[in-house]
Amino acid sequence: MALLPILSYPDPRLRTIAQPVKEVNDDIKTLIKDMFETMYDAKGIGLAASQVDRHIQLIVMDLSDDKSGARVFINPKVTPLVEEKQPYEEGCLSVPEVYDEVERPNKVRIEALDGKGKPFVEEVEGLLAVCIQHEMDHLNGVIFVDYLSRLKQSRARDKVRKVLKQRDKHLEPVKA
Ligand code: K1U
Ligand code: ZN
Repeated sequence: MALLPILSYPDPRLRTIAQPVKEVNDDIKTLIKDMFETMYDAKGIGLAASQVDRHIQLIVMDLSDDKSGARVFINPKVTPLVEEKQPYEEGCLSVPEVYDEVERPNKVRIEALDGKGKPFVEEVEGLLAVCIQHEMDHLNGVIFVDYLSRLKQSRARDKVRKVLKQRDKHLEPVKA
């Protein structure tokens, strides 16, 4: 298994439109395992393949506290089931330490393939509905800060630069 580097905002590669997965083969299954390892390591609840620079329609998610709720969505289609939108404070592993409210429909239908390539349909609400829409946005090259004001986007860019600098500092080898 491997930890994959996560692209950070405003990396232009995050704007790439993901292509459908043609076959759920061993390469895809290895990528799924690596994405889970990467997501758990980063303390996230979801991860889209776009965020690890793989531009295919693949999402992993686990909303549980104990890694017991692993979910895979391949070639997902998401349809809102309600018109009304509700605010939720979102975060993003590609925009570290930036959190803000985004309004989305609170109930959606998901049609997708699971990690074995088996089709399923599910109607979901709450955090799962929020998270799948956030991850679908990644597959379409959209980042949650796109919904915020220009000022907040500029602040998010500054914040990410600062966080990455700080992370690099901690990774620097100790000089002898
Ligand atoms: O796409 C991603 O980067 C994953 C993202 C998913 C997400 C979280 C909250 C709302 C919408 C989408 C994260 O996991 S951000 C990580 C995080 O800070 C967080 C973890 C648990 C709950 C809430 C936020
Ligand atoms: Zn995200």
